[in-house]
Amino acid sequence: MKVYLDNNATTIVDPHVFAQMEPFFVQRYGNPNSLHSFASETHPALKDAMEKIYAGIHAPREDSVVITSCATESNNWVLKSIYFEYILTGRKNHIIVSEVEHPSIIATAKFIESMGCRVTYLPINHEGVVEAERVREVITPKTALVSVMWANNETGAIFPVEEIGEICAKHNVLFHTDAVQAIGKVPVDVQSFNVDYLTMSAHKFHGPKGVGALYIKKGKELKPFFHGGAQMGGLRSGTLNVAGIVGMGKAMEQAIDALDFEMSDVRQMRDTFEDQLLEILDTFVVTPREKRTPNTILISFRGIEGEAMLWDLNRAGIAASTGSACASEDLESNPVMEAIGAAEDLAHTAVRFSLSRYTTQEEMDYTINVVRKAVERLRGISSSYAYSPEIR
Ligand code: C6P
Repeated sequence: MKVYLDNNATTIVDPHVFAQMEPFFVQRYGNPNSLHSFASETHPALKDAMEKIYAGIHAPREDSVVITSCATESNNWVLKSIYFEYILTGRKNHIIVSEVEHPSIIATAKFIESMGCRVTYLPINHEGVVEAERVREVITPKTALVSVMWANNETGAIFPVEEIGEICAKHNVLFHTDAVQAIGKVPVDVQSFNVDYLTMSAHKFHGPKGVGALYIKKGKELKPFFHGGAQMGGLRSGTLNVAGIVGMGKAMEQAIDALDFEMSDVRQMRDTFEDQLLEILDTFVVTPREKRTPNTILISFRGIEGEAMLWDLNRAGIAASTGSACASEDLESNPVMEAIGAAEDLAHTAVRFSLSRYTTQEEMDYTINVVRKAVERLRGISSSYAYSPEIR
């Protein structure tokens, strides 16, 4: 049996999404900016897709949704633009990010820090959550931007973006949130609270890879990151990824339609699986499940290296991860485990299971049996594992 439980890394493209994209490769392949019928025949589908993306996050028409190549680009764009606009010009000197942002934020923050910007990295609490209060403590009149993700990719922890948005509005500071792991899992409505910029990536909600977006509130326009043509209102040049945009639109529509299912059925399946995992001795989950996206579990099996567990799972056809896919080759401990100050023997034990609306109960039943056997085998050969009752 093959079981895919790495949906926070990427998701299967929904077949309906794929069907809508297909004609735009070999039939309707015109460049939308050309002046002939090959171009104009792409326009209705592009318009329809953009409307679906706007509707998916409840963005008013006056605001901008700019299509990018991925969330990494959107995140880089926001931080580097803020650097050019506010830090380099001396208008402000400081930004705030959480210490568990995706590497596309952390590495960019470190880069602009090396160029002279002061960066505060907000800590998470013992539940893996950034507290809004921490923002209030460090925000200053010289702060240009706060960037805190909506939901964490490692733990699924949902961060208090509404409260943080209010603090930013009160201090007249721009607020960006990386909503990559929130879309399709919790309701995302840019009109329900103060947010200036919001990052998305289609392949996290059953759309294609290589297409993302940045929502920009009216009046908070950023300078272009890519200069060149006039695509996307001159904000993001480069020939439009027509099939990708069409796919992202359809995927967004489906994600919104499936939201109730994610929040009830997927959550239920996740919770049952988590209960079964926690019946195994010496297991530990950082964030309480009611504070998490419905599909994610980051669990530690004391005495078992995360990579060893992945090896056993993979041999049985099950795909999981030790944390974010882009950091999984460096064998460092999971950054969230490090940030909560987990003891050294727990820091390398995290395994992330992330479900989707395609996950079945049969797959979860199979997985729990494989995990139980793997725990028994791996602890059996471990020289360091000894049961410690205080953990449960
Ligand atoms: N996280 C994970 O395994 P791209 O690759 O640019 O489409 O998405 C980057 C990205 C940005 N923000 C968050 C919160 C993310 O989770 C990701 C992708 C994957 O956790 C791959 S590293």
